Amino acid sequence: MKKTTILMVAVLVVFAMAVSPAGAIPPEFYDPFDADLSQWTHISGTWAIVNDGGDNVCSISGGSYVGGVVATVGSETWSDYTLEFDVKKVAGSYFNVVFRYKDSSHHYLLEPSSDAIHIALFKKVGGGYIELTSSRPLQNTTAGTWYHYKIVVQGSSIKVYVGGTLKFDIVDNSLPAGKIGIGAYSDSVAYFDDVSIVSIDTTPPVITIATPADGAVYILNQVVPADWSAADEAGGSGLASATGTVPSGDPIDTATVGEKTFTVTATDNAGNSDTKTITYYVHYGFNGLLSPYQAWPKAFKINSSIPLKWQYTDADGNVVDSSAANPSIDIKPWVLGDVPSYGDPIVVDDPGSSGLRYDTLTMTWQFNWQTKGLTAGIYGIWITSGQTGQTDGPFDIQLRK
Ligand SMILES: [Ca+2]
Ligand SMILES: [Ca+2]
Repeated sequence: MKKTTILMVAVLVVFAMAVSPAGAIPPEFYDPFDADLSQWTHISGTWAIVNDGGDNVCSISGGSYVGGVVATVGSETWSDYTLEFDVKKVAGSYFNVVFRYKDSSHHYLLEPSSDAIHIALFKKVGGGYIELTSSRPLQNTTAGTWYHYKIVVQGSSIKVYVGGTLKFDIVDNSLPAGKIGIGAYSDSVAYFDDVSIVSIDTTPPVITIATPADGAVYILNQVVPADWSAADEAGGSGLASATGTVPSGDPIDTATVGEKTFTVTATDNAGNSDTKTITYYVHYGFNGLLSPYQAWPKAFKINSSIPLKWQYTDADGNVVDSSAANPSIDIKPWVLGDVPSYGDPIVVDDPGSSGLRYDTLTMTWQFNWQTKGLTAGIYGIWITSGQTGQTDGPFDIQLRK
C-alpha cells in the first residue's frame, strides 16, 4: 500500500485496535526494504535496494525461468497466513510471487499474463506448472503502476486480492505449507515493497473447567465457587471473550436438586471459538433415619411393623421440601463370613400396602416396614430418590425373635 493510502491505513489500524484491544497476531515477517535484504534468501537473478520516489524498495530481475523465484523468506512450516505486498512492473512482462514454497518444484505461483490485462495462478507439485483456473481473471499490470496484492492461504483455501478485489477463490490441497518468495523473469524488472506475512490463527482457545467437575455431586444449597479458565494458544491471536454459566469464582447453581450443566464458551481474536459443557448433579442432604430407628445393637422384634422415617435436607442440614423425591427402599440381610457383606435384597412389605407417605407439614417421609416372617439378624436399609438418583445408606438394623 503506497503513498496515497497511508492515511486510510492509519484510520483502519485505529479502528481495528478499538474493536480488538488484545490485537492481532504480530507479523511473522515485515520488510519495507528500508535497509538491506538480509532477511531474505537469494535464489537466483539480481536484486537490490533502490530508491523509488523517496521510498526504498526492492528491485528484482533475472529469474532463470518464468516463475523463477529470486528471493524467499520464511519457514517451510508456515501453513495459514496472509501475505501482502506492493508491486510495480518496471520492464518486461513478468513478476511473480510464490507461496507455500517448499522448493523450486513445489509451490504456488502467481503472475501477470504477458497481455498485461490478466493474472494467472499455478501450482507446481513435482512436474510442470498446472494452472488452477480454466480462465484467467482480468487484472491490469500497467508498467509504472503500483498494485497492492493480498494472498490468503488457510487450509485448502487460497484467495488472492488485488487492490481489495477478490481475483481468485480456489480450493486446492496440494501444498499445505511453505515459504513465500518474490521474483521477476530475466526479461523483466519489478519493484516490490512492504512485504508482510501474518499467520492466521485457526486454533480455538483452550477451556479448562476445574469446578464444577464433570459428574460431580454437590448438595442442595452448597456454596461451590466455579473455577474455570480459558486461554488462547501461545503465539495465537489472543482471547477475545470467555463466558461461563457463571463467572469463575462465583457460586454455581445448587439452588435445586437434579442434573445441571455448566458451559463455557471462549473465542479468540481470529473468531475461533470453542464451547465446553460439563454435567454435574445436585442431591439432597440426608440426615439419617429418624426415631424410632436405632442402629444395632438395639434390636427390634420380628413381627412388628417398624416405622422408617427420614427427611431430606440442604447442605446446612435444614430440612427441605422433598415431596418430589420419589423415594424407594431396599433392604438386604447381612451375610456373615470372613468379611461380612450384604446378601440379595428381600421383598419389602408394608402392612396393608400403605406404602410411602410424605407429611408436608414436617416434610418427613415414612414407610412402615412389615417384618413379619423375616429371619433374625442384621439388615441394611438403603433409600433411593427417583428424583435425583441418590442412594443413602446403608442404615443397619437388627431384628430379633
Ligand atoms: Ca519501502
Ligand atoms: Ca487461537
